[in-house]
Amino acid sequence: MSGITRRRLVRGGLAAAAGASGLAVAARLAGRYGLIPPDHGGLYGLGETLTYASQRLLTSHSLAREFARSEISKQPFPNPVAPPNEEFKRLAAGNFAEWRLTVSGMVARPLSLSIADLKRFRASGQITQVACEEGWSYVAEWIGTPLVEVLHAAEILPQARYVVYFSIARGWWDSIDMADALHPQTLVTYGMNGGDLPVNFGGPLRLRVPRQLGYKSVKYITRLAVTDDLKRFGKGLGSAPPEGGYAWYAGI
Ligand SMILES: Nc1nc2c(c(=O)[nH]1)N[C@H]1C(S)=C(S)[C@@H](COP(=O)(O)O)O[C@H]1N2
Ligand SMILES: [Mo]
Repeated sequence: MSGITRRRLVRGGLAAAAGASGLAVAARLAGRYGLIPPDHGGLYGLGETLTYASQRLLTSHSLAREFARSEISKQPFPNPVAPPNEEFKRLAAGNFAEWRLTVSGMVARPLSLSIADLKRFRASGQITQVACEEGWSYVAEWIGTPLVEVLHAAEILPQARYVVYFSIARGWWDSIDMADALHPQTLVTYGMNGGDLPVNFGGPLRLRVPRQLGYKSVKYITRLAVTDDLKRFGKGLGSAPPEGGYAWYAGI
């Protein structure tokens, strides 16, 4: 069966099942196609499954909206965060020359990359919006290298299903599926609005995931882990936010 036909069938089937025979059937169908998010077990689990599955079936190749240069926010609003810890301060004092992003897990070539190394990968820019779940948002230009470039350099294995990313700030970690990890707008970001990425906005290195809410764009990233199973990370919910009641999948 061709991909298109299968997708159409699944899409029709999901909608029909949700309408006619109840949500549980739709969720089971989503499960058949591997579209169950890692935080599907809680109070909102069924809703999470339906949101994730239908987004992936309908819009897995869609682009986050990009804005005109004139729409860049004059006063972008950073969620105030203190410099995360002593280790961060030490690295900042050295102009982040010692900052490393490591890539491990299901890769043939584990990597340890400095900011200078990352700047040698293909660069990409985007003018996109950061939207916080609390309601505010701003538009900025982000410069970095598409995550897919880093994943190619690390030679990810075909079984890989997720990329988990960790901040130097304790407690901040998250993950995305391959649809987002390989997406051209998912950016390992080191620049903003024409300069280096400021510390307030996650500098020296932040993962921008513009197709999802702001909390997926974790600041101060130091480690990527490629995996086929999110169960072995944290409480097994795919990221830190679901441990506090937020969704793992936060597509916009
Ligand atoms: N390390 C780290 N990353 C983080 C946060 C944080 O507090 N620490 N806040 C998140 C949340 S909830 C949002 S909405 C965005 C805010 O991005 P901004 O500060 O650029 O506005 O960053 C996300 N990434
Ligand atoms: Mo947020």
